[in-house]
Amino acid sequence: MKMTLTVFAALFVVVLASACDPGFDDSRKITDMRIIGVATNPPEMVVPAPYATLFASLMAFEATYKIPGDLTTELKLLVESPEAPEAPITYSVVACAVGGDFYCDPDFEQAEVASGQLLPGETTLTVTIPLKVAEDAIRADDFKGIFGGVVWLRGDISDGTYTDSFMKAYTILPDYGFDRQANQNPTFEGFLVGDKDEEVPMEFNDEGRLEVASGEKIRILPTFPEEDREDYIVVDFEGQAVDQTEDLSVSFYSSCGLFNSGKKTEEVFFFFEDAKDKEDQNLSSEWSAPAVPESCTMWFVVDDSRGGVSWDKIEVDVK
Ligand SMILES: [Ca+2]
Repeated sequence: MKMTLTVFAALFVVVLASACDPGFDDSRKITDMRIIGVATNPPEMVVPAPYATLFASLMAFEATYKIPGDLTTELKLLVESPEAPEAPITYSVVACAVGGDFYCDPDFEQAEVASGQLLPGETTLTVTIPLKVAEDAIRADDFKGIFGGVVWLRGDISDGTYTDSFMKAYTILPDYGFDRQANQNPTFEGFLVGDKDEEVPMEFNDEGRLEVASGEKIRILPTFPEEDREDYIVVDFEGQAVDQTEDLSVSFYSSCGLFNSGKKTEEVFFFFEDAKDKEDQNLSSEWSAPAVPESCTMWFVVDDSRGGVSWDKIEVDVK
């Protein structure tokens, strides 16, 4: 089965857990080498659609808009390996059309767009997706990219013992004359702590580190500028623009202690939930400090439900 944009709308980043990683137990706890975040900057591009209506586009049967040429984007990787922070990690990334189950479709060409070695932490690569691969990605889509074409960046990283993989979408959207704006990655504003509705800004010591007593539990609420919950439109089957606002989701990770929620989202999933339920969705997670003093790191990864991703981290001293 070919996957379409509608099917994987909520799955713009897939970190594929490695079958050969015996240390994988709790996704919230980072000890061995792991991909924590993958972002493209920008996460998508908008192209002019030559057909006046969606119906005309559907009748065209082929990819209905021109991609201007090779596509260049930043690919940002957050790879951490707390037990071996100095050990080099090899990586390779290909651009491809997706097949079923989030693998590159073997019926289409794929292109290596990056390879080399990185060290744990954040790495920014500039990748160029060849025009041919982008055109193939649209051809591979059952809807010929009419609702948006997606090129996938598939990466494999290895520290020589373990392999971890990801799939990250880069989206190409036809504008259909609706003045569509390319999605932007969300940004972190800050962190609050405390009980719900009584939160105060998190305080850091002179070295910029968070101090927590051993065994203490703290509720952490990352915050985001309101404008980072962008308004956007999707085009429905009738060719009408439907207004949407992004919902943010946050994933929580730490190298010691444990968050009680691995992921929180503002998204309302079910039709019987209403606006009040949505207000009650919040992006906090409670972190339990380890019982003995140590230093460690927390990572927070935000995604905007349509391919925009960013992250932040806090260094922690457990006293
Ligand atoms: Ca966004």
